[in-house]
Amino acid sequence: MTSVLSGATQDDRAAQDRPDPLAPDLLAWIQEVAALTTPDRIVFVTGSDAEWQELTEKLVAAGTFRPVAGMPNSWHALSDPADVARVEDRTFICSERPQDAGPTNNWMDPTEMKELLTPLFRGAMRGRTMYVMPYCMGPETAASPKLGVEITDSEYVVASMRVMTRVGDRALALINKGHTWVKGLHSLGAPLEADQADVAWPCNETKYIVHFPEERSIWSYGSGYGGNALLGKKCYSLRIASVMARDEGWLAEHMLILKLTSPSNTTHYVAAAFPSACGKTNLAMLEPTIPGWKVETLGDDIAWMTFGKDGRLYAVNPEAGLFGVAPGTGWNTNPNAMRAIEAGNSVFTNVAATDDGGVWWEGMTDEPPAHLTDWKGRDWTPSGVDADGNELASAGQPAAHPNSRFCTPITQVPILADEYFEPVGVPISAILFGGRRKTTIPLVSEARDWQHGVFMGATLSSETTAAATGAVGVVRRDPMAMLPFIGYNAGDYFQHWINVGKGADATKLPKIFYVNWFRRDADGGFLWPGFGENSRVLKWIIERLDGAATAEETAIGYVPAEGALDIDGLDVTPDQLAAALAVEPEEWRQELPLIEEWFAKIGDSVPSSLRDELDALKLRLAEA
Ligand code: GTP
Ligand code: SPV
Ligand code: MN
Repeated sequence: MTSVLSGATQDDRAAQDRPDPLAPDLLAWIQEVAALTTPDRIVFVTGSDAEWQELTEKLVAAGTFRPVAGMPNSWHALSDPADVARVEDRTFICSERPQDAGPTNNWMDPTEMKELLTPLFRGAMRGRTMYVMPYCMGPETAASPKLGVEITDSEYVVASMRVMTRVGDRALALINKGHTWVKGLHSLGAPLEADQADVAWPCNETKYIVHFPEERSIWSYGSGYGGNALLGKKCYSLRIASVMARDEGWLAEHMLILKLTSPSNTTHYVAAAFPSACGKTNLAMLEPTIPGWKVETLGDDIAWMTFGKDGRLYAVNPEAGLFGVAPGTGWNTNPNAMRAIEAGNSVFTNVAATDDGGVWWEGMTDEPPAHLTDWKGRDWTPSGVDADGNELASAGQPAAHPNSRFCTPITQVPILADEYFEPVGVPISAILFGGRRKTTIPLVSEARDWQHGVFMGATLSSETTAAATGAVGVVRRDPMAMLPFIGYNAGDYFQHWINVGKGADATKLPKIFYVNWFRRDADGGFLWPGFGENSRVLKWIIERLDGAATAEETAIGYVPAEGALDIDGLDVTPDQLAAALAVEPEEWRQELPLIEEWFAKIGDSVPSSLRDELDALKLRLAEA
């Protein structure tokens, strides 16, 4: 790790034997931030092995990390109980004009926001180290590498960003050569006085996750967790990148990318947008239950899509790691994630600890161990009582926080596709939109065309999850699974999707599908077994691309015709299957006012083509 005392200068850099001088705008920014936040020292993050060693030692000494027994180079962290998820109500898009943030984002005038934040950042790094962390989203060999620098006072953030992005000297060299880059300023907002002992998870009650889209910069204050603090992830690769994509004619989306090979050895690439904690990581690593089909992983959370010279839409995964939901990840649901995790080099946050120093979360094994230490550090037993029969404070609560996460290098995924390393990405054949809905939305339906598919995406709905603070299980519109991540006006975003389709050769566009793995029966049970069985739905989708699978036209799109979905060997009753696939006009009629309300909320910027789609849907439902 390269230590530079406060006020880094060109001379410091030269003394470290760097071939290129520090980019002047970077140097100026470092000096400006250091003057504002007054850290004790400044450290450049290089990405070296020695640096990892130093960081993890420091995190263990601080009580933030403890080594996980039985997993090489793996670490367990417990956050402050008030810092466990993205904070959507504290997230702002500070565009110059309020209409450019739109009604789905919090907005404040950028100058006013900086006036508000500057006093919070003043002295915020006192007693701490300020890390200057250059990174690249996607391969550094891309024609236009997507660079950023995060300044942070959190070692946990540096360690996690080293897993999630390409951090260090190669990114810095590109910045120093003059490539543009995104500024990301992050502070925990927890300065230390000389005699003050640190806590294991410093943070501040006051939180701000702020984006300045015109200047392509991010200011994040008060949180150390996930998407709030690892600024390369949601803040850059979705909120800022979606603005870049709007301006430059591409798409930055909350999507997994997978490669699907059929028994006849044809290959297709599929992208899928599901809201947070709604199944992207699981689908991206799926083990097909149908013979002869193979899935390989390219990405599990973010896809950047651009048209290639051949007129097809190509997707790359900008990330280098998985920041996956731990609960529900087990050998029987997602064995490939378990294999990736077992290989080590991971950070686990807010999972439970086993008595032998390992980690555990709900769903990792069928039965929980007899005793655990829960994510709040309390005794936990399956029955909720201790050996003497006294009720534990943790009784009735999960041992791992529902948004607990594993942070693991993607290269450890045993089924990672070779194309992951390809800077131009992979040509997408099908785009899936999906949500978590107990009713109404069938297992799978196919859009009539691109515009209808954009309507499906724009009106996507899902129950809220623990990935963000606030109520869980509330149905809301989550367009393209991007509600918390669109960096501009949602109506303009829909228009951008429409424009992308208009500008393309329609025969080369991906086909669009709408899926729902989460429909329930009257007793609350899932109608569809999900996970590996979702390969059956992928098979129908791929067979639809060349017209091999049959479909029935309904008011909402095409659904599998009777017998078209491969259910060979599947343990579901015909009634369950019919209920999973059903399009109930009455349920859909109840959906219409919700869609109208949603469009009314967005207002004038809703593309007229999508209002036409809504009118057409109403007419079809009236006749159904
Ligand atoms: P983010 O990382 O927050 O963006 O989430 P994600 O979309 O990657 O979701 P993930 O794959 O981690 O799944 C979230 C939760 O949904 C986990 O608890 C899974 O076990 C559960 N899940 C995923 N796929 C299925 C499925 O097909 N059926 C059912 N019933 N549950 C699923
Ligand atoms: C999500 O919430 O969609 C995540 C986790 O992938 S976080 O990085 O915290 O945003
Ligand atoms: Mn996500």
